[in-house]
Formats: sequence, structure tokens, C-alpha cells
Amino acid sequence: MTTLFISDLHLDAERPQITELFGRFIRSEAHGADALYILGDLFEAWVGDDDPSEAGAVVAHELHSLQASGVPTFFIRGNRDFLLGDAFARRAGITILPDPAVVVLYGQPTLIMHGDTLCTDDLAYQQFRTQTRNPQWQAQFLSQPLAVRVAFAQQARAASKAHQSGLKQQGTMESITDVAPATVESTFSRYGLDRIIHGHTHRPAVHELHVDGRACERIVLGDWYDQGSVLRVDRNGFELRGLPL
Ligand SMILES: [Mn+2]
Repeated sequence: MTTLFISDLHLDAERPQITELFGRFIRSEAHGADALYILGDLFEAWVGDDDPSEAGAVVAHELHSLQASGVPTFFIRGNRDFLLGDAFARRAGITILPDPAVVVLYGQPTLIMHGDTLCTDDLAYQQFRTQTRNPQWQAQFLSQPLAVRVAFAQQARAASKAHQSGLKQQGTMESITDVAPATVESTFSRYGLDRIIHGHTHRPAVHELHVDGRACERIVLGDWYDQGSVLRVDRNGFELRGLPL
């Protein structure tokens, strides 16, 4: 049996073929899995569980039938869908885990996270993250009308694009928006385990490194833009593969 990991689908109405690919993946391969983990940025944007978006309704339906078939589904919030809450989790039959969380996969303790907390060189982003993860900020934000929240999300996306094109002009985009190596090392040290799985950077890869004399591996999931990306873990090892449209 296999445990599946996906992240960074960025589902929204503008890319219906990706929502369809997600639905096919859930109805086929995921139905036979031991568990499914979604490590954040399932949605391109999420401004509250009362958002009547089409992608939200489709995903809740697909995930709920997966859970009903006996496959436990876990979710870690990403930087796009950090406001996904308990009401949606109930609708979709998913369990929200803290970021990071330790899971034991076929005997191997593994740290799972979205991945944005490893990108500590991006100071502007980390500042935004601190602000928007504050419970008081969130309560205040969620108390506003849906239209106001949607406008804020559009603004935040525009600001993020402007920030990234600024970094590109300076030639620091590649390094600043990737993980900070020192933060990766200190995270392995702090948790004392040998494997981290995360998404966020859209740089699918398996990195091998040594921390405190231990051989460690950091598995980075890919995004779902031109195709899907799935990590399959079983008792014999793992496989990180693209999922064709
Ligand atoms: Mn992300």
C-alpha cells in the first residue's frame, strides 16, 4: 500500500483542466491509498470557508467521497490557503494538521510542512506571514464582507508579483524564493529526524545532505501547472513523479 503526497495545485476557475486532473487522481489512484496528504496551496486563494467558489465545491465533494471510501486525508495550510478552516475541513472530510507535523511513514518518522517557513531569506514575505497568521488579524479579516476579502486577496497577489519581479530584476529571485540552507539544517537538527517532505518552492527534487553526522533527505513536491506532481511512499521507499494531464 502507498501513502500519497501532493501540494501546490493552486486550483482556481482559470485552470479547469487542473481541477479535472485532481478529480481524476482522487477517483483513481487515491482511492486505493493508505492515506493522502495535501501539503498546502491546494487553492490559488482562500478568503474564508463561506467563499462559494466552484473549485471549492468540487474539491469538497471529491475529498469527501475519498474519505467516505476509507482513505484518511490530511491537509497542511499553505501561504495561499492559510485561511482554510474547520467548516471547509468538515465539508471535505479532511483533517487539518499543524505546520510542521511529524508523521511516521512505514516506520520512518518524517517532518511534513508547506515549506514557506524554510524560505527565511525572503524577509518581506516572512513579515507578511507573521501578520496574516496572527489569530486577531485573521478574526478581523474574516469578519469583513466576502467582496472586501476577495479584493484584499487580489491586492496581495499583485503585491507578491511585484515583489517577485523586483527580486528578478536584482537577480536574487532564485535564491531568495528558495529555502535557506541554514534553516533546513537547523530544522533537521531541532526535530532530530532524517526526512522532510514539503512543497511551496515549485522545485520538485530530492536533496540529500548530512546534518549532525546523519544522512538526511529533503523531498520537494512539484506544482500542478503544466501537469500534476505526486510523491508515492511505501514500505520499500518512495517515488516522485509528474502526473500527465
Ligand atoms: Mn506556497
